[in-house]
Amino acid sequence: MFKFKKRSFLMTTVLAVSLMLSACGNNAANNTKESNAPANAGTGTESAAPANAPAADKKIVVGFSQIGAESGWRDAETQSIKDTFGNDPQFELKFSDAQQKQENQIKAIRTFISQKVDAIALAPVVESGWETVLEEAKAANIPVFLLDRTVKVSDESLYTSFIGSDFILEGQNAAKTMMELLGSDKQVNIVELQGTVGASAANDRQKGFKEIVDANPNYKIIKSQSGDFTRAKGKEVMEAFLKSDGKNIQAVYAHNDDMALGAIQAIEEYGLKPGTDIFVVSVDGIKPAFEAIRDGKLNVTVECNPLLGPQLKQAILDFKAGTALDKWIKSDEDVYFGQKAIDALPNRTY
Ligand code: GZL
Repeated sequence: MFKFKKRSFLMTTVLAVSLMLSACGNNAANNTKESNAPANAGTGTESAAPANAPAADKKIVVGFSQIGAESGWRDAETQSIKDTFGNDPQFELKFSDAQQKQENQIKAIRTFISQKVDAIALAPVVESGWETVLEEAKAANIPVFLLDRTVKVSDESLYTSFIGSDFILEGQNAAKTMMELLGSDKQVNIVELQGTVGASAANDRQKGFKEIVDANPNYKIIKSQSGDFTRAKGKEVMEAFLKSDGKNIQAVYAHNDDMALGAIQAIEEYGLKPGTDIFVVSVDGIKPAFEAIRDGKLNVTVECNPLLGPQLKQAILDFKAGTALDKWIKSDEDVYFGQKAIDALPNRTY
């Protein structure tokens, strides 16, 4: 009896210890809400709920392929996604930074597919070259949500929804506001700092702006070149424009604030006053742009909302609930200049 007792005591202890250990193991697995390791490196940590967890506990796993960190706008978007999904226990976020390379985004999407995520979010660095990998996601029954930029595909069923802005409208508003403030009967030569070559945001901001300018014989785009949405490249390209066309430039149109802020620096170093000698209009609405308007160096910023986390989360929840989704979930935006921008500055969050 004694032996039996001894053995049963031993077995009870072993059972209790193993139960305790497995409980800790489960908690550790559940605590990793997001794996920051770039999924394209194939080292993303497995953090889905343990196989034996009841279905009700299964988190909604979202794989997000982000372009990179080229601008203040992009950083604000990344933070919005991480805040939205990081603060919601029903979700697990797998985040991948592609460092501006499409091949890294394609690798990340393939990793998400192999990890059997519940949804993929993609901010596509360029419009083309996505058919194959989107076909693979579709074959794996994983919905793809496009964030802030679109793709050109023959079959629109390859993505569920595009959550983002109307870039053509942004370009039109930039041109219209410039003409309102400068006077549409004034002779204005414009240099254009374009965004990343092949990006939908760059293509459509150029299209919308050009449509309005081409309709006014007094306004002329005399030079256009990509500044890749970065401040450094925007400064470099503006320096070249000033060298070639200097006093013949009356306005700058930058596809984002970061390039405009670089151009402002170049104009000052050239010895002219940005915002006065040369009119500067850009897109995004990041806080430094509002500060530049307050300081009289930037004239207009056309808002482009980067805080897309809540809309993405709602779209995924709606999709899982079987609710019909719009193919294009648009962001609401405004145009800021003068006192309106100065008044809005204290409330800007990014
Ligand atoms: C717009 C987004 C653009 C921003 C830039 O939705 O794709 O990319 O305007 C960013 O600042 O680099």
